[in-house]
Amino acid sequence: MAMARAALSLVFFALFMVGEFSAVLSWKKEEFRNCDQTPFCKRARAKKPQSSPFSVSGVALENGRLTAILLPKPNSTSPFIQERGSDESQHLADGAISDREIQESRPLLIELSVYQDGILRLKVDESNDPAIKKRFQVPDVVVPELEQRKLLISTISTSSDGPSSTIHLTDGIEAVLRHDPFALDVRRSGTPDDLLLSLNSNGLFDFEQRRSSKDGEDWEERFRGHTDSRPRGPQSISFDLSFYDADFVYGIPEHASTSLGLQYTRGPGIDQSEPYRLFNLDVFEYLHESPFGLYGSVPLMLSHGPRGSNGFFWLNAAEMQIDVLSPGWDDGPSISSPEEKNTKNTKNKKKRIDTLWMSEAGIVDAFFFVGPAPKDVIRQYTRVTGSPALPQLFAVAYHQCRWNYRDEEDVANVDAGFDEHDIPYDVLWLDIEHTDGKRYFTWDKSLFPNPVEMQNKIGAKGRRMVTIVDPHIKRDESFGLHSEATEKGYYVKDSSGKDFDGWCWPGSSSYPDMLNPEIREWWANKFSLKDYVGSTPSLYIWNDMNEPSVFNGPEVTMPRDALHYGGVEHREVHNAYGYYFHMASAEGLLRRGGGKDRPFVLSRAFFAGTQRYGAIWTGDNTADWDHFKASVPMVLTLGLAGLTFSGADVGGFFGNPEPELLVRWYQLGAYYPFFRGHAHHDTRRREPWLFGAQNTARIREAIHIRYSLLPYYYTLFREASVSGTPVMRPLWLEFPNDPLTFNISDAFLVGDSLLVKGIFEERQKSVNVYLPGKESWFDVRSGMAYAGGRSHWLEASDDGVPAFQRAGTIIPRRERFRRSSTQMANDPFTLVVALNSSMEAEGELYLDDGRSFDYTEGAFIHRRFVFSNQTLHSSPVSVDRGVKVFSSDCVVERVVILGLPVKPHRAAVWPAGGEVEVEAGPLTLRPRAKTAAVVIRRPNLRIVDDWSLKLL
Ligand code: NBV
Repeated sequence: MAMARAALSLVFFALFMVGEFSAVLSWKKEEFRNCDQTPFCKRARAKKPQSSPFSVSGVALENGRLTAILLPKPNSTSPFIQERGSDESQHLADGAISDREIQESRPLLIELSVYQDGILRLKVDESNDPAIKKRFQVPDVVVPELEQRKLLISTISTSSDGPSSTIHLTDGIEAVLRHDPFALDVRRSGTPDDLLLSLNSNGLFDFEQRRSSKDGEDWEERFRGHTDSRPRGPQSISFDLSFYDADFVYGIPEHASTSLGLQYTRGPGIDQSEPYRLFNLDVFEYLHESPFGLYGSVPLMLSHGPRGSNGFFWLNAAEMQIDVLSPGWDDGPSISSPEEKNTKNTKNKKKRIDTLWMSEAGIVDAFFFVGPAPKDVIRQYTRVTGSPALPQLFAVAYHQCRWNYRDEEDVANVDAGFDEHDIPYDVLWLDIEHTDGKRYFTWDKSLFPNPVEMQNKIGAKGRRMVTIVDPHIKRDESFGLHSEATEKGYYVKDSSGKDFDGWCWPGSSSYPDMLNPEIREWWANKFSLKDYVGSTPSLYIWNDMNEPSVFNGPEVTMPRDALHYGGVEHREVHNAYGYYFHMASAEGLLRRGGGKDRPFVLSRAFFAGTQRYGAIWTGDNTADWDHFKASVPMVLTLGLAGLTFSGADVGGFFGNPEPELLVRWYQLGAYYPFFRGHAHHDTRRREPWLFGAQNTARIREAIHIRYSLLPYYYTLFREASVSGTPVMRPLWLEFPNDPLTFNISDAFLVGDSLLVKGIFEERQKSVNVYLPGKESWFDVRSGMAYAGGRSHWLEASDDGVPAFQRAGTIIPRRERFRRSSTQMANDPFTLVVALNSSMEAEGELYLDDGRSFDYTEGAFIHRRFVFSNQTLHSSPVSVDRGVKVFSSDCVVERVVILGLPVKPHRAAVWPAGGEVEVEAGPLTLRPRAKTAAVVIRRPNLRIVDDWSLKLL
């Protein structure tokens, strides 16, 4: 085996040297395991709905939690309480639990806790057996503050309709633990049929307990020449989870799809489909439509229907597979008792979506979110895993990347190109080739001899740079980072206990064990200006390949039997490896700036909680229209799962976009929360000015739109950092009662005020846009009003994608274009007021220094603008200030009002006094636009002051 590996490594090395890597790695279905090749998935999927063989006993109250014991019932049947030998087909057919298994299965321990906001947490784990290693419970994801929000359960009521224990969750909602058969329901209080969520109502709960000996069984698993020794044997968990009153389920990123709503994966009408897989993988040239796992995983599913939204989150970092079952999947012979069949019939009266969750290892640590509105579910989820960090302002602006900007001259030319073509940008990125032989934290001395000077030149224009730092460390004894990591024993170990040695960009590489807090601290210190020679305070970081990607590993990742800190197997922590790496890198930047500079680290791999550490992007997409289209539901899904600071490579990473596609991608990508152009090194150069004057003008326009909207975006990022509500939102988040919005995947909202529709076809002449709600929407370019509550056919203009401001909102903008966002800091604002049918509107502006943490101590400006009775008022959102102050001399230089039936002549300003002229002027700085706006120029109202502007 070792020889085979060595030979494989040589082949990889040879191909690597001749630059043929892409040819080897190009996406092939067979390189990744499907469910049938994944025994725990295959077994769990083969089970039929049944009366659960588990029952609950010993319910007690302990420290404000409900505890109980879960045991399989004697004489019951189960397809797999324990995995029996290697002949799966036999044990699938034979579902009876043997006496030996009953004896062997120790009682499982149940724990139920309740947190503020109606959050219910269920834990199921094995009881402790000192002879057997404890199962892994993911640390560092649930925020410590959650404990302070814990509500002590003081009463459990026992019900007469079958033994059950009921606990109160929040007003009108309770959780019911059914004892026999075991199930857990969340329902509207006192109404047994009015369920929101239910676990194990189809009896599929199963839990393979660890055993001390394998008694001659073959536990090894083989896949494409790799053997997983599985020294601890089978340990999978599966259960069914039903969402009631649900028209759609969403979430569980990351998968590529052009549909926002998750698709059925099994049941009537679905042929041979795979479950959604959550297993962080570096998938080369991924397909735009596939349930296969990509770079990151968040095991959070949301449901939505006309009665509201719910959510379910399983904190587990092992491989997970999730089926979304089509109606009728449970028909046919089942072994439920007549009594249960009745319950099922009642259940069927309500619209529900059943799902099956399967994980290879870990414990059940699951959270139920009761909504009722979709934003409530996201808030509840981010109460558990943390709110998105507030990024620095520069990070919200435009980023220019390429694999690779070759050398310092190339960097200088690209930087100058933006200035020459009057296109703002904030960040220039350097990919792996900038290093000395893929040794991160170093520079290729001949290509980048003066990195500090280079960064300072860019920095002088208020711009930043980003360098890539991957987790694979070159096994080169002369490389200090490697020798130190080796000496200190900081690498992940292989199953035999030696430093794991895998193949990646630098050749033979090892991977720091980021699960260990001491190693994370060591890693964080490597970002200090002293340690990272050639770095400056304006340099930020990009973490790639942190799934982790291992070219010669099973499925291009680390073997599952590799060992981490505390004897944790890689299989148990796999989906969180990249999360820990990202966390340590972000901590590094935080320390580098003495806790005063907000870190910016982009990561490819992610897990629940990543939103606390930085941005993510959707990896190596392709320059085609399908990938472009899939980017919208992919980024929306990330936002639903808390990861609001995300985007897709604009232009597409692989391949050469036609100019039309590139322009369309900029026009839409300018609205992604994370906005970066990027390309593979084999592609032709594609800086925005390389496609003729007209295309340059269109791309410039797209980037200008983003810069003009920076005050609005920044305000939205601040909102996300408080409530979790994503910056880029599916329409149903704002219009939860309109079923027509539930699966719109090609349009989205930015905040609650802007609606954007993509144009995803070549030479598209017209576009159909659905505008929800009762109020109108104003085309942001022409100012024309379109009625809400219906679809409109519009001409697809080459100059931009359709975007509309919702009537009743006020959007703050900055419309003077500079080289970078930093240079706009003192620029005046424009307020665009879009009036609703009552001639009213409101909006907010949040402002701070854009880089430090002083805002947490009160150093910010947060204004509310309200227009009513022909008057625009500005007042503070919160008067409750901290010890620090942020001040600004910026003024409102222009107020644009859309939707006024009659043009007023003048406006009076209070308290300053005086009057200003009112014009029917162009909507923005766009002279060609047909105007439908009223413009008040130079009212020069200070942004920090309270004021009113009355139309006369
Ligand atoms: O570091 C090179 C690339 C990078 O440009 C890209 O953005 C990452 O997603 N990286 C992947 C490794 C190689 C991809 C073929």
